[in-house]
Amino acid sequence: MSKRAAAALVAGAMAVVLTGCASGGSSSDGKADGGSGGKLVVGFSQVGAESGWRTANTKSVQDAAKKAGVTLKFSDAQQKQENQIKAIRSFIQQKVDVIAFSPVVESGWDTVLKEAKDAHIPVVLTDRAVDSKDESLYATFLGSDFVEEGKKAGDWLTKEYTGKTDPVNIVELQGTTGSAPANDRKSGFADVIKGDPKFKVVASQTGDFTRAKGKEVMQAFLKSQPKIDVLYAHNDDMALGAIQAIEEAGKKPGTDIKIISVDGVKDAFTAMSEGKINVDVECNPLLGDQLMELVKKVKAGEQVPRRIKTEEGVFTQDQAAAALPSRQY
Ligand code: GYE
Repeated sequence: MSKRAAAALVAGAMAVVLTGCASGGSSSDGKADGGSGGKLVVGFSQVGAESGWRTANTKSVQDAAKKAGVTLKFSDAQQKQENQIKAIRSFIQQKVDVIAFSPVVESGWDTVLKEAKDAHIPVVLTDRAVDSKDESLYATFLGSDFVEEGKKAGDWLTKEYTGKTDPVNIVELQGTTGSAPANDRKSGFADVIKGDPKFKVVASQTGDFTRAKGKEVMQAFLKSQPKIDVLYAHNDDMALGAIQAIEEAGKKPGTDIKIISVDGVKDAFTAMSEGKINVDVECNPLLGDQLMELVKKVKAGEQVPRRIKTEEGVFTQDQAAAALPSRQY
């Protein structure tokens, strides 16, 4: 045997060993997995049910699992990190094939992810990222670029006020404290508007991505701020809650206070077609099919990209009105 052939053989054998390691062996029903015949068991730890986006995301993952013949063990963390850690530990105990996971906050996952790694259960991050330095703790991350979304929100604002010099007072409704979308949507937006001193974020607080909290915090903003020109909400549910607060205060949302939102769910498009939201930066929740493809590949030991970004646009009022009848979520 030539030296080269021998080296190839050794490399091949190593690849088999490594693949076996990464995939955690055969699936729970003992069949060869990854192909269409084996039933893959996936533990999915979802953030919660805080928003229209989340409901659409959950449905997309559940429908896609059914379609793909994947057994999905679903756990709702009710926006609490401790619940997610418990769910992941329980998935490890149940020896699921793959753990799919949308982390409520970015930090504090290394210990539990290390436990999954030690149990040879691959982890796929979906929707939100973790800030772990050790990239071997997860196989891939499928989701949006939240910094980019924040930048798109900022770009719209700077264009809207081109040529104007008066101060523009902005209030910001942040998403869940410590979550990737809240951190990134805030920083992306701030990066764009910092170039022009007329833009001033006069108040910024979390509304936890919910309508109820969005309304409550907007009520407080309206009381404490003598002049609000713009609301930047990190998601549609908070924007929709804030719209109620603005209307109850006798002001016109979209006119007296311009509203920039993120997500692009149907209810927000309806509000846009009524002139109440000015622009919506899209964030696509329909990640289910791609996620199922990924978990199958990861389980089969195939190479997958470390990062898969979702394609998304920006909707103005006219575009939202036109897209409304066919909007899926
Ligand atoms: O924007 C918000 C949800 O993580 C992208 O979470 C997701 C965000 C989404 O609650 O509505």
